[in-house]
Amino acid sequence: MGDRSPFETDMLTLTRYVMEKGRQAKGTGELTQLLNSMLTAIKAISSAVRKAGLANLYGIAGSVNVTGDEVKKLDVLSNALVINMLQSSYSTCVLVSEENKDAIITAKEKRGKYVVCFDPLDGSSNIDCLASIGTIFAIYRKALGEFVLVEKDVKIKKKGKIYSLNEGYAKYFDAATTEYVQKKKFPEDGSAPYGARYVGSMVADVHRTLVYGGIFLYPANQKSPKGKLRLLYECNPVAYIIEQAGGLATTGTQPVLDVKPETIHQRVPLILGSPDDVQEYLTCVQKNQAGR
Ligand code: P6P
Repeated sequence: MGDRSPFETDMLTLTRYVMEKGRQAKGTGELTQLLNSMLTAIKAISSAVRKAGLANLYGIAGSVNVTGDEVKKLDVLSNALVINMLQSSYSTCVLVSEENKDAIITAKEKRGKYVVCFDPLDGSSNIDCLASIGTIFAIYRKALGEFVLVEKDVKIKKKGKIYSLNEGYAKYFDAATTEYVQKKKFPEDGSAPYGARYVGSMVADVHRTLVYGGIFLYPANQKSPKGKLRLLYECNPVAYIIEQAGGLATTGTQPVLDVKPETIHQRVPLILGSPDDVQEYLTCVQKNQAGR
């Protein structure tokens, strides 16, 4: 008998997991439709990224997005795929994309109860060198503002051995960040220094932090006084996942998830990861604020 096709096995794909949980929830099925539409868009994006070299999709699209980032051809394609799939899922009412200045209101005849905020292709500056990139999204139930947990029981280490930030900006760091990085490189207790890892795609750096433990930092600095990462569709989604896994995610002065959004493209500083590592960073912040 020939090898069984992957569709004949009982392999638990994310699509099957979503359908199974959707049925158990005995709800309207709208969230299941939304998640499966998002999964289809992400599979299409992944296929386009893999073929980018052959399909002449590398390079820039000749514009900058609303937050000043250079737009790549794959950014434009990814954004169109996500918007199209989400609006045709009949489950969304508002979309917020890193690539669109204004919120996108779903046509009345296709409207549902979910708000989706997303970065269609995070890590654009790494597209042409094939470094890890990815799609980030947050699903907010209209008027409740809740994230939907799609993966359970993932726990982050209490303390890691990796720190992750762009040390190219060291001249712009504030005193707390400078002191913290120094502690990681030259531990005062004689323990081994931390490893340094920085991909420059937040999805990759945060995923590694979740899996291996440690700390990711994109703090405010003289170059980016409010930080660079956007609250609604970059910081909130990963802060929620990290906190659910037992980690911490802070702006340096308050938990990221406590920040009340004022504009849809608002930037905040982001420091997240293993609780002991983030607490050690916060100690540096408090010490430098006290001027001690
Ligand atoms: P920098 C990618 O462009 C991105 O938005 C995040 O994915 C990443 O963490 C950050 O910017 C990298 O910024 O200033 O270190 O190049």
